[in-house]
Amino acid sequence: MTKLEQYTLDLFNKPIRECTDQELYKVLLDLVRDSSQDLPTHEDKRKLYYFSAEFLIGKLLSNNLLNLGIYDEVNDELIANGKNIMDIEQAEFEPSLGNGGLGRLAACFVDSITTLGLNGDGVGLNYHFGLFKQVFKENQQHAIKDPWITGDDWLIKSSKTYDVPFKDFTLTSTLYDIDVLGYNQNKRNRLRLFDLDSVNADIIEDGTIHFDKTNILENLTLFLYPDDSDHEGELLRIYQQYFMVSNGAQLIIDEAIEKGSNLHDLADYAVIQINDTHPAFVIPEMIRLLTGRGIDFDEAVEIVQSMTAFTNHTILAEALEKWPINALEDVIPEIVEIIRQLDARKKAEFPGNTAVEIIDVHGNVHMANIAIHYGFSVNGVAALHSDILKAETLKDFYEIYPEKFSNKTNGITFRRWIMDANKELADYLDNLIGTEWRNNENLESLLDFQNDIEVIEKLRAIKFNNKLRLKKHLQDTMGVEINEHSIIDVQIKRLHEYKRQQMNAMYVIYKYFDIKAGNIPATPITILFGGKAANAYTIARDIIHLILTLSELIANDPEVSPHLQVVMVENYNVAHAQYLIPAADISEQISLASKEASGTGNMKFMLNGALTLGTMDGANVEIHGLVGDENIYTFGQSSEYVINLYNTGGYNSNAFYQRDTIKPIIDFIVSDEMLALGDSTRLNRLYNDIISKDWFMALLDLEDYIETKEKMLAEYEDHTAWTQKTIVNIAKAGFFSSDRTINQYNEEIWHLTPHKN
Ligand code: CR6
Repeated sequence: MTKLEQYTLDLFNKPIRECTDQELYKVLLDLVRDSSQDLPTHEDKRKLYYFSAEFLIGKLLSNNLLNLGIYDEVNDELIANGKNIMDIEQAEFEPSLGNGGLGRLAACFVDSITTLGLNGDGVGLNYHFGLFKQVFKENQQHAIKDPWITGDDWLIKSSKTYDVPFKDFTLTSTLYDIDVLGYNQNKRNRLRLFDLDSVNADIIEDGTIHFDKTNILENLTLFLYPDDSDHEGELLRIYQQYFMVSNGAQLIIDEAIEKGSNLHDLADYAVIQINDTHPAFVIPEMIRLLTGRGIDFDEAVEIVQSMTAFTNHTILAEALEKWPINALEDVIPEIVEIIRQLDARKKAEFPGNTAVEIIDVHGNVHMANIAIHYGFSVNGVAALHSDILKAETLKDFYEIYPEKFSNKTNGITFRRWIMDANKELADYLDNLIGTEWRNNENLESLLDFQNDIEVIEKLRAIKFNNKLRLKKHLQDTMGVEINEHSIIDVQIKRLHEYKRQQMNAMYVIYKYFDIKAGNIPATPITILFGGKAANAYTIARDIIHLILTLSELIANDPEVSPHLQVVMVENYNVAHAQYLIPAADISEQISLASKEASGTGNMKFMLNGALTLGTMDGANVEIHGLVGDENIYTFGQSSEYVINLYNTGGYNSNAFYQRDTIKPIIDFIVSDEMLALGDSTRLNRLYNDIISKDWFMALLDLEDYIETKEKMLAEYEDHTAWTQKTIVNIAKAGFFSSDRTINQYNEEIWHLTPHKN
């Protein structure tokens, strides 16, 4: 009897064939969990703790089967019994424990850390609802809760608990673990997610989400990023951040002592990577814990300094966290005391240098500044981003500590983003160039086949099959029908003005006019959007409304709809991404140059054979460097130009708006046709914003964008030449494996010893 048969019998007392998909999901969950628990954790002295407020892990069933090396075996057995793993996976709830790129990066990183045989755990919070679930009604976004903890999930309750002291009370935590498996690895790591037993997930929902943000005992880990636009929300975030780091720091000390540390040598046992500023309180907290265990303050500072590294993920001022010191006083006064001392030392060391102070004149505590002064390493997430940090955003720090700064260009795990998401392409690569590419070697040898007609045809066939898969997926999940013979153009990412979904929407209007004027595209075009807007971010929600309204207008227009379709995928998440990316021809990476620190979607598309339409921003710059001018479509003003425009205040969107090429497009947003379908307040607000402000300069690059996209669409018609470009993109994507990124973090920052199987 096979293992699967045995588990099915034990659990449901019937053969595989007679089980429902839901039952088989439970069977596979048990089987995989038992198999992973059989793998030992690492026992080395030195360990990495990757602290992150977000781990956007996505569904784990297929991924874990893959990493255990039993995917094909299980899949074959299921097929032989008339079952299908894709259907079974529908029973799994996706944990939305992240906002976007930063959280997904953390998930890719823990996969690579384990795959490379490194001893490292992720440390975070066990949010009960993660990010909200997005639903569309009347062409607008609404937010509802998105539960994922069902009892049939991957959480394993541990017996560890810690006390976390706040000003008015002490909370006792519960630790849940999720096993992290590496590809073909015989040791596992873990995500250590802290929670409170008292959290009450029965919240009121009447179209919007309500909960009492002041009831910390019941709500601490209820949501990822509770809306912090009011004071209570701000306090709740502080509670969350401190709860996360205090638990994590106590865990580190516990584990080190167990392995023989006397705490003076703690830095030999542990290294902490702070993923963005959210976990930066770990620095004063660790100092508090060490001094509480008899180490004097100076030495504690030194120990913490030598074991803490910081990653910055943005240059956007509003995303660089600062907390009013009064708010901190209300929640964690002991930590404030330590922060004041840390600040005083640096004020004495760098008198008058206000750019590097931890506490500013307004009484705001700058979280990044704590991490930069009191850590040993600061990195950006793409070459351009790291350069901008040094030259602009963190210039004053770079002058003081040049040796701390480095770049670690982001990466993506190939397990999820090709082996799992695009199995057909992965298997075909195995046939063509052998399996070494799976361990991030030799993918470039695909270049040998650039002129091989058979390979070109096969790659086109795979792309077509992926379009069919996407078509079925969108039918099943949204009831929307797309044309599998169309060009698939995709922009999926959080809604933000700097990412310029509005510019893509302007292209849609351009194309609508063009088709109305009788210029029929040689191949129909499907433009897919996906992404959530923060609920308090009004203009981003207006942009969603514009896209949804355009989508409806075009679908209702028989002159245009056979040639152009616009779809905004509802509740974009990792599961949707796994269908969208393999099907894409065009990867939209059109942020305003200098604003997208890296992007990681751009890497996923490239690996799956889509061509980038992008600005010279973030990691697009490195993609361009790798594939060369002829295999990417770049447009728009450079980051230097844009930075200079900001510094001089020289951008005037209205001057662009007045151009004959642009005015009709923008005016259409508030045309009678649009107002007949859409909400006048939203459309007018967006229109006015664009013509009078346009802070992220969509109009600056609009003409160049339209021209470049038109060129791209024309070149698509030479299918052979197009596919040859996609071959170069796939072949060059090896650099963007998160295995490469993690190797760099390890060699230059963490210094752990890898275990080979
Ligand atoms: N929004 C960057 O904007 C980057 C990821 C991961 C972001 C994005 O360009 O790829 O981090 N930054 O490094 C933050 O979240 C602050 C992101 O996801």
